[in-house]
Amino acid sequence: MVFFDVITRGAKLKRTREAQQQVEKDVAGLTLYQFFACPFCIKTRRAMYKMNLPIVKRSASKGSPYRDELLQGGGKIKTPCLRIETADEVTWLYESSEIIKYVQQRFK
Ligand SMILES: N[C@@H](CCC(=O)N[C@@H](CS)C(=O)NCC(=O)O)C(=O)O
Repeated sequence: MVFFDVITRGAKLKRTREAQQQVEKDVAGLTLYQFFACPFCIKTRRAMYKMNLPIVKRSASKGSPYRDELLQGGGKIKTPCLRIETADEVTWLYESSEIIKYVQQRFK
């Protein structure tokens, strides 16, 4: 599935250099906790790839130091989960369709 995703993803969204630089600043507060081969994570990564959103990804697999971060912060080991940090708060957003909806609304 990962391989299929890689060969069928197509092109990334192209923005002007300035717009892409702004997006890169804006995604700095986002982190995707994920499992490499999880189909819901693949779907989420694919949407982020197509939207050209270079969001930091952290593995929540057993043995990864980020697994505990997800558990402590989000409350459960379930992926994908998007950690959203703003000036005021940190939110942990579960559910692939909610995450995709969030990034689509925020980065139209
Ligand atoms: N409805 C969820 C399903 C997510 C899901 O089931 N993820 C699996 C990995 S493929 C998981 O984290 N399982 C661990 C668990 O449920 O404890 C979504 O769309 O994000």
